[in-house]
Amino acid sequence: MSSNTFGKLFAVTTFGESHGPAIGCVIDGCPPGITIAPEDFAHDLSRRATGKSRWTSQRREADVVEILSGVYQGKTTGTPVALLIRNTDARSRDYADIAETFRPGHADYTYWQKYGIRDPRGGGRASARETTMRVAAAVIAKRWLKEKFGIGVRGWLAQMDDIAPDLPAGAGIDFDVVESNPFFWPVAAQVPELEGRVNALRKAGDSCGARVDVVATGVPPGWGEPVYGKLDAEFASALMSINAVKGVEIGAGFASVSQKGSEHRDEMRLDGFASNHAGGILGGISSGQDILVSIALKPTSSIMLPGRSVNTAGDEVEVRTKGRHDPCVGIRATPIAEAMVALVLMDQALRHRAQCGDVGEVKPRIGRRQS
Ligand code: EPS
Repeated sequence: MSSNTFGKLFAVTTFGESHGPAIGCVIDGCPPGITIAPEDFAHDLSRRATGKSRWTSQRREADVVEILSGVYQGKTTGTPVALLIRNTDARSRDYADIAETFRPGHADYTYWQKYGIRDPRGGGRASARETTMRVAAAVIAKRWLKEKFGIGVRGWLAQMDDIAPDLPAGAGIDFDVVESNPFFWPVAAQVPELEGRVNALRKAGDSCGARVDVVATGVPPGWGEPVYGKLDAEFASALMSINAVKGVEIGAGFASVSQKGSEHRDEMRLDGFASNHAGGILGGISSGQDILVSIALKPTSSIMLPGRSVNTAGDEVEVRTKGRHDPCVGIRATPIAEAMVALVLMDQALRHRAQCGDVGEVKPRIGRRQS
């Protein structure tokens, strides 16, 4: 009922608050035999972490993973995998002034209305700090998906404020470029423009939104559970659960509204589909094409510009948010979006195997030529 667990067969429960002693997760249903060590989490956690560049929050967390259970001699045993990360750089005094004030755009007011009590330090449970454990759990999922199916899950920043990647139509994404800058931006020449935009926003005490695109390659056809467990619905739910996400698109998404049927349908040849407006999902089931998803992230609500609000005493007040905040939460969202896509696919793989594992490869199978 309380919705801190994600997934049915690869079930990830996260716990912890931003300024509590630690955050963690328990993965129940993890297949046995996956090789994993504490240092294997470092790469993706560091991609997501604060304090790694000038363009994000300057909170500096070590994000060291302790494996508490479910791993013996370097391999998962099939028992619950428990992971813990201790919080080492919380600065709760930043939140003293706003402990009794509802910050506009934040979860402060709604947590208060729901629970009648809230932990204001660092946003408590509503903080993006929680996404650390999603990324950690997805390290195991990504590894298993790669080893079993050759599946890759990669994301990039596809818009920041009104800046879009300057890429020729139909050009592929160079992931070496994406990984070479702290924005996960696919065009190196535009990075100075992004830096300038963030500097200007900081100076103005404001923030901006962003869009992140993710592609999953190598997903076999047949995953997803119609009618209520459609693969698109699972992605939408998973991605919407990320802090600050206000929109999700699958394939052509909202652009489908102005397409004609003749344009939108992805014609089929034996060596591949002629286009991918469906985003790799037909009738809620993977088609074998690349899975394409996008998320829209709202501008960070913690900004220096004063805004009107109310406090717990019922007074109308003015609030300014001090502290170490991201001028654009989307800058760090790429590994988080990848993580949620990987967690959905991991859970779907196990669910497909449970019901349809005996079906095997059905003929004809359309090739993977990408248009
Ligand atoms: C966050 C506010 C900031 C960020 C935090 C997310 O917290 P604090 O004021 O405690 O520094 O630093 O991000 C992380 C700590 C993290 O690991 O992602 C928020 O309001 O969501």
